[in-house]
Amino acid sequence: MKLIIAIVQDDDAGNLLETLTESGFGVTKLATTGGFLKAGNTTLMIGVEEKDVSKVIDRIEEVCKTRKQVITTPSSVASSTGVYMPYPVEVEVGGANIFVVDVDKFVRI
Ligand code: 2BA
Repeated sequence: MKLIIAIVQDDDAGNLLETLTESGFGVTKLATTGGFLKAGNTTLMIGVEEKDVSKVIDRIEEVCKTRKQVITTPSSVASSTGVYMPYPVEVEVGGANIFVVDVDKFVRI
């Protein structure tokens, strides 16, 4: 058995949870925080048989595709008036970080 630990964006978590549970996989969702950005993300723990690992990774890839998004951010440099000007920036969102680890034992009581 393997444990897949997938760290995904909050925006993708709902759809991914739905897709995985509809496909019959057991999932546990944790609200987590990225150490670098200190922003919320979602970690899913999915215990699967080894033969299903690639199926789950395919589903994650389908749902968590990287895409561009325009966000408006306050400028880090104030204008001469001292007013912070918001400006649009294109950023990449989506994607996932996936760990697949061996499970020595799984017990359901
Ligand atoms: P990603 O590399 O896609 O990482 C997204 C989130 O996945 C991370 O959030 C963290 O929660 C988790 N993660 C990534 N690698 C991990 C690992 N080896 N072990 C455990 N968890 C892991 P953040 O830490 O907030 O990072 C958000 C994004 O900031 C990263 O996206 C990356 O693009 C950038 N980043 C992270 N650390 C960086 C650094 N030291 N220097 C420059 N950019 C960094």
